[in-house]
Order: sequence, then structure tokens, then C-alpha cells
Amino acid sequence: MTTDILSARGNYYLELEEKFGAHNYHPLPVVLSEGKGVYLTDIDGKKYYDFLSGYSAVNQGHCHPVIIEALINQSKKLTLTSRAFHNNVLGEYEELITSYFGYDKVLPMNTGVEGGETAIKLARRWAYTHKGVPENKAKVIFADGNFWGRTLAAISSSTDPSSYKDFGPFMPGFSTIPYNDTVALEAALQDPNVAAFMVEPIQGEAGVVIPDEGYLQKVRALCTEYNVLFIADEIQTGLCRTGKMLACDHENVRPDILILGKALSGGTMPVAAILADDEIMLTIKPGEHGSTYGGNPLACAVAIASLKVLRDEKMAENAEAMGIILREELAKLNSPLIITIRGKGLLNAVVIGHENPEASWDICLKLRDNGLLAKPTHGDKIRFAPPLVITKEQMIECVGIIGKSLGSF
Ligand code: PXG
Repeated sequence: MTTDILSARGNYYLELEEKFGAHNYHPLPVVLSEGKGVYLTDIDGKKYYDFLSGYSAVNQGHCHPVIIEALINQSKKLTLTSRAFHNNVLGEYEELITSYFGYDKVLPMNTGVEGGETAIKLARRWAYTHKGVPENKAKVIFADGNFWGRTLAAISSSTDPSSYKDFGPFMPGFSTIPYNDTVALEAALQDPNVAAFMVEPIQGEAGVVIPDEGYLQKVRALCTEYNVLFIADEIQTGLCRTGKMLACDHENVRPDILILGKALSGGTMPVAAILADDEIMLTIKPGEHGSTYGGNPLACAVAIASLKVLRDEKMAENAEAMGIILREELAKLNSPLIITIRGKGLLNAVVIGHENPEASWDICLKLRDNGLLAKPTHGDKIRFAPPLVITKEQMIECVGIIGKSLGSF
């Protein structure tokens, strides 16, 4: 599977992956070897703006010096003890992240999908011990179009056949309702066995789907009224990506269980966190949940630095301001290829209108040629989500690249 748009060295790396790696991805043909701030550099020395940010894992920018310093320093001292023993970083991290987000407790895990799994386990446990749901009858409701990873539980809630087809049988006790539909939610909550409603405040993988204003407030109110836990999956939307620390902050709502991941490590390693108050968190007792790497001192040191720089460098404010510029400048392009521009902060997508179903892919190849990396989702959408450290001048240059690329079609 060589491609004439890459150098011989580039093709060498593509062929290795093709031959020795599972074929579970379809990457854009570019082979990267360095990252710094908003930039990525390929093996031939060509520099690009990163408009994906590792699907919002790299909010702080590539190789942020404060995060890398924390990573290096801690890696020389102690990286893993397992939770069989205490370490001198975990407690201080736990104190920081709980006060940062205003919850009693945190449960540290690694990947985002483990965060989702943990949240659901907590909700089920709470339903049995506090809500009085009969054994094994707890239900969790999700929204159509949700994406929270690739485990069997995650795909059991998925409405996307490319996630679940031929991977059954699926987890019982899950159901879905339309996103952004509080009438459907209220109807679903009539079932007394519902433990939780798990939802993304903005659906990322579905193509940056933003619910109506007031949706999250209504979700909060309904969950409270029906004694059901509101689980917010902020793995992609959280940590300043949408112009606030959390996307839930746009509506001033506080979920019962908050799931964070991705940018909690600034793109350096898998770090996830599940935050909740004691009534929920303390339903899990010693020995009932965990992970070898969860809460390891290296991850904790990196997460402390990752949270610190988000605030110190006012990344939420910058995401908000740069997002407005991005959407305004994209609109000014007046490109007939762009049918919709949507987003909040620096989580944005454009919908491409073209009779050729491959148009978005071809546009991304053109963007790449012109020095900007983005990836199509769901065929006709392209996500524009640069690191939150992007400056106004850089953003204007990027929209110039986008305009030039669209103009060549
Ligand atoms: N929740 C949301 C909202 C996500 O976007 C996850 C949970 C799962 O996180 P982990 O760390 O387990 O991947 C996501 C992940 C991919 C991919 O290649 C994943 C995401 C976005 C795009 C691609 O699996 N989001």
C-alpha cells in the first residue's frame, strides 16, 4: 500500500504498519516525527499546523515544556508502585483535582473508555445500595450517536454499526434515546430501575453536535427529579476545549459523575479520572475496582502539571476567543463547499457539501499539502480543533490555508 504522495522514507513507515499492524485505522498519509505547540513536523522536515490535537488530548499543545518537565523529573524517581502500596504523588494529585473540579473524591484510571466503564459501575452500584433497584435490574441510558470508546460495554451503547456490528452479544441494561431530546429523557426516566443517564455535553465523534441551549440544565433537573445520576462524559469536551474548563460550565450544571481523560495528560500518556461525591464514590469498597496503572505516580505528576498549565496559561479564555475568530473567518471564506460551520471554543466542525463522497478526504489531503492536518469524520465532516495555545496570527494563517485548499476544488 504505497502512495506516490509520500517520500520513499514515508512509504517505508506506511508499509511497516500495513504489514505488521492490525488494520483498525485509516490514517491520513503523513508520517510525523516531532511536535511542538500547535505544530507537527513530518519525517522529511515539513511543518504542519495540527488541527486535530490528538482528538483533543493535546489541548496544552505538543510537548508542553511544563508537562514534559514533570514527566521527565518524575520518571527518574518513581513510575509505578501499583495500588498495593502508597506513593507520595497520588494523594496530592487527588487533593488538587477534587478541589479543581469541586468533588469529594476522584478515582484514577488510564484510558477514557475505562473512565466510562468506571462511571457506569459506580452508577450501578449506587442504584443497588442507595436507590433500591433490585439486583441486576439497573439500567443506564445513553444518547444516540454517543461515542465513548471501543470496549464491549462502550459498543453496547453505540448506535453506529461500524462500532458494534459483528461484535455481539452486548451488555444488557443499556438503552438509547435521541440526543438533545429531554421529552424522550423524561419518558425514559419513568422506569424506576434507571441508575444513570450518561451523555457528552457536546457530541464529539458524532461530528461536534451541539445541543440546544438549556439542554444540560434540563437534563440536570430531570435527573435530580427522578433520582437518576447524571454522568457527563467530558473526555473530549472538558479541560478548556470548548472555551470553559468544562463544557457543562456553559450552562452552570454540575454532573453527579464527571469523566475526564485525554488532555488530563496533555497528550503524553493515558490518564483518566472519575469524579463524584462520597455518596456515590464510597459505594465501591477496597478490592472491588481498580487498575494496575491507575493513579501511578508518573501519571499523577503529569496530570498535576497538565491541569496547572490549563489555568496558568488561561487556555479556556484563549479557546473561546480563538474559536470565535476561527468561525468568523471560516464564514468569510464564503466557500460553496462548506454547508455548515459549528462549534464551541476550539471544538469545531465544518460540513462539506459535494457530490463526491470522498470530497472531505481529498480536502484533508489538500490541507496537508498546504501545511495543515485535519481528519474527516463520518464522511462529510471535517473537525477543526487545534491546540488551545494557538495565537490569533496563527489562526488567521490557518484559515488562509483552509481557504486556499478549498479554492483548489
Ligand atoms: N469519551 C469520548 C467523548 C471520547 O471522544 C472516549 C470517551 C474514549 O477515550 P479513550 O481514551 O478510551 O480512547 C472518547 C475517545 C479512537 C478515537 O481512535 C477516540 C476518540 C476520538 C476519535 C478517535 O479511538 N475519542
